[in-house]
Amino acid sequence: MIKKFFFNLIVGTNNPGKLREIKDLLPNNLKIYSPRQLKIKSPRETGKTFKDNSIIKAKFFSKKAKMACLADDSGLEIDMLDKKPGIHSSRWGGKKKNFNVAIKKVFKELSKKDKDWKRKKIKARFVCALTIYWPNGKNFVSIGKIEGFISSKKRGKNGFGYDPIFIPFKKKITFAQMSSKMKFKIDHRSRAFKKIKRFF
Ligand code: ITT
Repeated sequence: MIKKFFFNLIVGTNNPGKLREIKDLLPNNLKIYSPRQLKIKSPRETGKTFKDNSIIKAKFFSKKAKMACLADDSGLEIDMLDKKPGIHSSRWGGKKKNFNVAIKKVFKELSKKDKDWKRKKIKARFVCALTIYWPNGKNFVSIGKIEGFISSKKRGKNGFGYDPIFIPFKKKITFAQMSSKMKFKIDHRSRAFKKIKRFF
């Protein structure tokens, strides 16, 4: 019964990198829509946590599109920066969401805290809150995390966002140096998805 209901699904993101990665996680028995296709703009993210914001997005897009929605709110927490950029990860890229700008800001903020940061292990984690929201108001939220370190230089061309500066714990390369297959095996989004995939 649930499967039939899920035939149409809107993936509630206007971030093309995220959309691609979420689509790759989903089974192929779904008709997937994006907000851009349906000309729906993003809601304001007024929540204080990843969980709050992912519910805001999933509810908003589900109501607008009148179908089930899977939405993601995610970001990078850097311990030395008191868990910033956190829920503001996208906003650190400025109006144009430029990730070179966001990464420069990370390096600048780290230098302000400790001039010698490049020689230290800077602990960080990616967090992802995935919410599935049905038009009748039922919903389910799942959180996934991956721990790691900040690279002192940008490395790699794959992925999106902060991938060029994130080295997962026990690995020697950044997410942007990995194939998407390798990233999916361990990343925050697929960890969150594991707990949600039973609905598909
Ligand atoms: P939507 O709200 O439309 O989904 P957004 O990019 O604004 O798009 P978020 O508010 O959830 O989405 O911000 C998430 C940001 O966190 C994203 O823009 C990246 O900067 C970063 N991020 C999240 N997951 C990432 C990943 O797997 N790799 C690299 N950066 C990631």
